[in-house]
Amino acid sequence: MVIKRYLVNDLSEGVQRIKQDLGPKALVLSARKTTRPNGRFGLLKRPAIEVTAMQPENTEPSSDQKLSNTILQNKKAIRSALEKVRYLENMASGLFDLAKAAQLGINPELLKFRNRLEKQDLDPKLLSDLLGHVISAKNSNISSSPESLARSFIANRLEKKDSLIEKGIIFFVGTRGSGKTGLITKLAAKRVITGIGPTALVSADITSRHAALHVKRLGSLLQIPTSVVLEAGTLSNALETVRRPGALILVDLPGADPGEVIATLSKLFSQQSPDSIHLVLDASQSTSDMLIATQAYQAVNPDRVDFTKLDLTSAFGGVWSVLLSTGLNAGFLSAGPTMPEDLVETTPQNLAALPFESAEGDDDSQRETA
Ligand SMILES: Nc1nc2c(ncn2[C@@H]2O[C@H](COP(=O)(O)OP(=O)(O)OP(=O)(O)O)[C@@H](O)[C@H]2O)c(=O)[nH]1
Ligand SMILES: [Mg+2]
Repeated sequence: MVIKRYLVNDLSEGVQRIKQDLGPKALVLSARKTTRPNGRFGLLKRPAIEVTAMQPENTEPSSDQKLSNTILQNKKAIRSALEKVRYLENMASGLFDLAKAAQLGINPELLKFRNRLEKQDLDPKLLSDLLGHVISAKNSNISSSPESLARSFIANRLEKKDSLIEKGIIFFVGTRGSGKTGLITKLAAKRVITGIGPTALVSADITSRHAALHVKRLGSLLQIPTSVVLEAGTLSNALETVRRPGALILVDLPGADPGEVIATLSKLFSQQSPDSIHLVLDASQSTSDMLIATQAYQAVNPDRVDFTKLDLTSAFGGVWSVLLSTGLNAGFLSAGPTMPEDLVETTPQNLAALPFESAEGDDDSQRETA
């Protein structure tokens, strides 16, 4: 903002000078009568007018500003157009489903349910068995919702054959980074906190000093017997040092991807036959990757499968597919880093409910399994 003072003979001269100097938008702030020196050495005075004027700030946006305003407006318009398109697409797909259902003589509720199941990455045989069961139940006028029919179908097939062991040695195996160490430490913490029974920890991950230290630190925090295997040949000694009557010994083994299983684990397995072997699978992997890992681990004969990282996925078809295709029992579910809340023992019901918990399934199916 520019403010200037002018000494002029009269107002019209003042206005003229101000416009010339400060431009047409200049504002006159004040005008007062005064005198100005005249004559030689300024000894004489003559009347004059003092005018003060202001040049307003340039409120015109710069060309850069104009460009960015236009881009912003265009972005808003595009976003709102895309929202409208998405809305119309959803509506069209809903109408298309309804029309297709009517044409094929299928109940629209079933079609919607099938679309939902298709997002679960189930293996194709299981998907078709499951849909076949639900469709034939609906055709026989069974009033339960498709979700609750699917849940009972899965839960019946996942009935536990026996319970998890309470004492002895468990080996935890699985692909690299599948969540073995995390699961073992959460399980140990849960057992200590809830006072389930004596627990001991063994880190047999000879490939990771970091994992060994983590296990050791947690063991001393929980004040439970803990030992670390530094060379493959010393596993049986490490087990002896933590063995207590009635204790459950959780053994963390190194990760091995399919193809490395025998090479990585055979020396450790040759020293000790555990009472149970848990295969730990990352549930956020695709169903086919989980099935490949399960197949590779048949070499060490696991009797349980634990699933981790359930919080990182919304497709749980792999969990069902692995369990139903192998007939293996499930062990634990891990759904996050919080110790020990994010670890639960599996039941046929919580496994069967997995795909329906986060989805906006209908209420009666939620209640029926609750
Ligand atoms: N979000 C989430 N992250 C998990 C879960 N379980 C493990 N993780 C993360 O997965 C990563 C690998 O976990 P680890 O327990 O070290 O896996 P591991 O199988 O022992 O790994 P290796 O011994 O190297 O084969 C870590 O960053 C964990 O924090 C889980 O249930 N949810
Ligand atoms: Mg580990």
